[in-house]
Amino acid sequence: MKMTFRWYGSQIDPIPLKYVKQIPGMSGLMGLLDKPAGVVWEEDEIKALVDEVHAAGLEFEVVESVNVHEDIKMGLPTRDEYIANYITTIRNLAKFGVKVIVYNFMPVFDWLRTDLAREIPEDGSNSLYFNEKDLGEMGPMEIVRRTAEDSKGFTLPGWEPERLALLETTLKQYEGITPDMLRENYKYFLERVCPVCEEVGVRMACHPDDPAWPIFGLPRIAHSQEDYDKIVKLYDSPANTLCLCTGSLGSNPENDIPSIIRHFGEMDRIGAMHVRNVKYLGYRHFREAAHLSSTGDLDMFEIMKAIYDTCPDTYIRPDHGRMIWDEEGRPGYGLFDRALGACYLNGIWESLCKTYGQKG
Ligand code: DNO
Repeated sequence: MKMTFRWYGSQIDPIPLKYVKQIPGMSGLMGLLDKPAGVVWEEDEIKALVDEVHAAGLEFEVVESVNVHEDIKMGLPTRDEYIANYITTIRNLAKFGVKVIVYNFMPVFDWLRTDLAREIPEDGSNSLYFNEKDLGEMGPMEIVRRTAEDSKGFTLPGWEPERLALLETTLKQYEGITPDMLRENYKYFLERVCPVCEEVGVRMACHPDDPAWPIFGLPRIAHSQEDYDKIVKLYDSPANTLCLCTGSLGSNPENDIPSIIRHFGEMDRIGAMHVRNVKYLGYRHFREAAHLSSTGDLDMFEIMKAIYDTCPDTYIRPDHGRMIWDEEGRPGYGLFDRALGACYLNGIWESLCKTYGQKG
């Protein structure tokens, strides 16, 4: 297992790489170039980033994310040009040692919350929060406005301004696109991209829908074991994998996370893991919790044990942290709570290795 940390690049991430390096056991990043969906990541830009990361003593083997252009998801005639650009980006990233590319196939919205800083009554910290009822009252335009307002000036991953500028038009274009049609377009994409991944030794890792159900009537096809069973069959290859996010899938209590990890881990279809905890507050109503099992509803020991048993060489990152100790940071992506999360998960890993034998 390689413990990694999500980082947005020195231009827009207030966390210096030397702080990341000082988290015990941190091997590298899940990092990115801040570029709009659809454009090529050029070799010189990738080199500059990778050199900077290596100079800090960290690895750069996972990219999160290379976003998929909406025209590919909608199956528009322009998709071929965007797929060609995606393929060039894969080839360029592989030249600099990238092994996994995290992405998603969610229409329009990536992750979605109704409050980015909901106070946790037990300890006065705050975390990301979702209540479907609030969403119903808000509607897509309002949630976008609120999220931008509450993001404290940080660009939020998945909420890039250029994506949202076209929101109304894009929402209209999705009317009439069914989940099956979306899956067909996904298949078209994978059939073109995965052979290149096989050739250059890269794995594509699809992030789940977050939250794990359809929103605003948009088709969503990645929020259960059944969905992922279909996805891995769209193109049957070790290059077609999941980024199994425990908090995204775990937002639906019907998803048994350790068992889903075992299922896809045994098939060698887990390219990366996001590990975090959620606290259920009711139907389609949850907030994010500290990583410690007892503060939420997911069993982190069982999650780490499933990874240990079935995909011990995967990349993990402690996902979303709470805001603690008065840190001012990008919602979900502060330093302190994610560092605590990494240490806790490393502690579980150490005890697994000492109990059952060294792995990963
Ligand atoms: C949210 C993230 C997601 C993820 C993308 C992958 O915090 O986990 O934005 O990076 O869905 O493309």
